Amino acid sequence: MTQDGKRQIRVTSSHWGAFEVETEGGRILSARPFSEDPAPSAIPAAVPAAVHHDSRIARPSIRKGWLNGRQGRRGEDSFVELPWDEALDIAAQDIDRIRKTYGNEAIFGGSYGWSSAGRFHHAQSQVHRFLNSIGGYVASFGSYSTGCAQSIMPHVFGTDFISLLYQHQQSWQTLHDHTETLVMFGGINSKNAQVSMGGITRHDTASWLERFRAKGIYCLNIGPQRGDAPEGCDWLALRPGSDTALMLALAYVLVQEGLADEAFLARYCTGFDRFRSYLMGESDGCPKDPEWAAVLCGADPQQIRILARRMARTRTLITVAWSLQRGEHGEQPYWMSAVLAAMLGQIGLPGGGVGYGYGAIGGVGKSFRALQGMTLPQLDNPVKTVIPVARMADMLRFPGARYDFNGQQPCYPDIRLIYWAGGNPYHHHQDLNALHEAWQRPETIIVNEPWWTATAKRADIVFPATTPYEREDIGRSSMDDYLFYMPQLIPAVGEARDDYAIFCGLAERLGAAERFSEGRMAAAWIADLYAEFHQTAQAQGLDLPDLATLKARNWVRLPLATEGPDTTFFARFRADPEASPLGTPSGRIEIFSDTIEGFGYADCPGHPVWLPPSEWLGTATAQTPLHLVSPQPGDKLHSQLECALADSEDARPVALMIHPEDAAARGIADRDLVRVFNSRGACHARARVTPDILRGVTALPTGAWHGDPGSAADADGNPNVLTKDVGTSKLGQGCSAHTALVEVARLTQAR
Ligand SMILES: Nc1nc2c(c(=O)[nH]1)N[C@H]1C(S)=C(S)[C@@H](COP(=O)(O)OP(=O)(O)OC[C@H]3O[C@@H](n4cnc5c(=O)[nH]c(N)nc54)[C@H](O)[C@@H]3O)O[C@H]1N2
Ligand SMILES: Nc1nc2c(c(=O)[nH]1)N[C@H]1C(S)=C(S)[C@@H](COP(=O)(O)OP(=O)(O)OC[C@H]3O[C@@H](n4cnc5c(=O)[nH]c(N)nc54)[C@H](O)[C@@H]3O)O[C@H]1N2
Ligand SMILES: [Mo]
Repeated sequence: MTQDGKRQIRVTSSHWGAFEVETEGGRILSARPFSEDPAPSAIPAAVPAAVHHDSRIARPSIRKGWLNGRQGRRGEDSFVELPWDEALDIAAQDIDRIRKTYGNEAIFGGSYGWSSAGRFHHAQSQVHRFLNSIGGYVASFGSYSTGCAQSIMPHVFGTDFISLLYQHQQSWQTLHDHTETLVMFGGINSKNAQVSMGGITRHDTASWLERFRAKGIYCLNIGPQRGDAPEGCDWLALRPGSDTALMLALAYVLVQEGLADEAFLARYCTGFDRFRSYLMGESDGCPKDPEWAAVLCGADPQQIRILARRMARTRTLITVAWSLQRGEHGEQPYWMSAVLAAMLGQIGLPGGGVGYGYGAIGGVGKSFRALQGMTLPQLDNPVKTVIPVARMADMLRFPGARYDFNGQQPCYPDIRLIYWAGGNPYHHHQDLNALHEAWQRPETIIVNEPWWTATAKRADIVFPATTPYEREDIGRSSMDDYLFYMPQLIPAVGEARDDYAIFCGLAERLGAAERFSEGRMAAAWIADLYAEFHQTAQAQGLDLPDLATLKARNWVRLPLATEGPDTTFFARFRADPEASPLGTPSGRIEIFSDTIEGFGYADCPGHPVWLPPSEWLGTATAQTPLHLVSPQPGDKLHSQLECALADSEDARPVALMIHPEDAAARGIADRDLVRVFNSRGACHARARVTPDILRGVTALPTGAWHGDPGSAADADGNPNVLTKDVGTSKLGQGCSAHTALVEVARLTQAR
């Protein structure tokens, strides 16, 4: 930061890419594309207005009723602003009271959320380290993104899903060179590839898809929305939640027409026979043929046959969007996609098999050699209780209750204090009206947040946090080949402090100063983390600039790009399954899993099966005839920067995609204001009438800020007032956001 506040331009990094920031007089004037990015995201344009928005939290704030003896309801009360020292004293005293009265097992610090890029000021790492330094906390497993896959896929491929995603997907170049047929369940949407956790510098997903089509690769998008893949791709319109039925029918055709690769199944897989008897209807009297599937998923049986033949005849990659496992029984399409790919016998061949997450985030498909480092150590957590991340409201509702999770029967802890930093549960959790009741149960909720989000408004103690533009940091992601010094661009807005400073203040009051900070200021931590990273890189033959040079240069590109064949474990396994077995009990791909069968779950048996969700078009009623999917927003990352975006005229409520026939039946015209509702809640939206969505389906992106409790309908269009809060199954317990039926009506009164 220039001390004299003169105009200057520096580059910074973010989850949505690097961008240039112009500052003057302590303010961000503009955000502009980074010269090295061939297709920059438009998201940063909202940064200046958001950073200086009047919804920034100016000072530490404590809920009035809570101060007066923990009375009143969260979200329905006002706040008192206090000086930092007083607010930190009060928070520390209460944390101390709770840990002494109930033990650290009563503190929930899962604190899920994307927060901001930057290696040191990473809010989750900070809050976890702080809570560990004072005795530990209840943590969470998995993510809202892929929680269900993280549970099921290790049983199938014997490796954790995160390493499968980030280290063992084939490169775009390999797909370009070898794939002939690209079958995309849920599409590959470059709108989502704008972001990548920790940063993405060169946005290239859209250009790869363009090259695929130019080369004549057959690209098929299977799902409810045409727009999930770029123009020029074929579209097989599919009912949400029914992918497993279609995959089963494709598998059926392969067996019926002798197209399944029996040699691959025999050598590399286990359990195909038991699955085959289910598939062909021998075990349950119901052949999973294309006619059977057509009734469920809406695809034409003849089209299913043609597609199965093409997939067997050509080098085929099946890709599966993460959205497919964000719904009830989300384990099934994930497991079944692996089985279908195994039946095609192309797993481990270049350009063939199955891939997860292409287009979901921009980093998947990039090919870089691994370079670890620059992670703030989180210390050991003495508390061993971990909940599946999306079961957060159940945990609050049912303390002490047993629940099933991936072969275990843990108990929900009795939570008295929640600490959230870097996430927005009132954006990300399902069934927000029900959450609001569960959220009243703990004695204390503390939130660090830059903005007055719905979550901050529903806390007892709110500490204003800085944004990345108000502190220095290092930007680096393992899925990117750039390294950034992220300079402090402006002074802290209002009285905001870095999460690190907030936790230092609390740790000191709780007798954990040394343990938390190790006597280091933020700058010293950054220097030390960087020095360690520098050393690791050097050991790998990479010569990085020292920190002073990096600071001066702002950014460097690292020579991490790899060429030549991908080194996925699938390729190694295929080359020699005895020498490189999978980490499954059988060492092979588990089409049938004794482990899963042994769990005895009706909602996730020993091989992939068709299990209809509780809410989908197959259970549509007169009250709720339409399926609602709630994809990621194109104009931002989740709920971030929404305060600025919502300010432009007519930008809110958010657009709801609806088919012309569904619109006409309800007297709805394009751009009409509508009410979207079901028994769980209601929100407003602006109709976007389009033939690019399957009839009977509506789509409302996430990210609108949730309004105040008690309003009859969420004004800006947060879909999570409508979604269902149930686990995907006893196995995965992931989030089921895409399992929801709704009705839509034209809004006649002013909103
Ligand atoms: N219906 C439906 N719901 C969904 C999904 C869906 O598909 N459909 N998707 C789910 C998925 S995959 C995800 S990942 C979640 C995302 O949910 P979240 O990750 O919770 O969403 P964000 O809006 O990114 O929340 C991050 C918060 O951190 C704050 N923040 C940013 N930087 C800092 C910082 O440095 N310090 C502090 N203290 N705070 C900071 C931001 O202001 C913001 O409020 O949503 C889930 N919810
Ligand atoms: N711009 C932007 N990009 C993002 C994010 C963001 O907030 N903004 N969030 C990031 C995060 S955290 C994540 S986890 C990823 C998520 O990546 P994904 O989960 O892949 O993305 P979604 O947008 O949730 O869903 C993609 C599409 O799946 C379709 N779909 C929904 N249900 C079904 C179904 O049952 N079957 C089929 N075949 N299709 C279905 C919908 O039409 C939807 O548009 O995106 C990341 N990318
Ligand atoms: Mo996510």
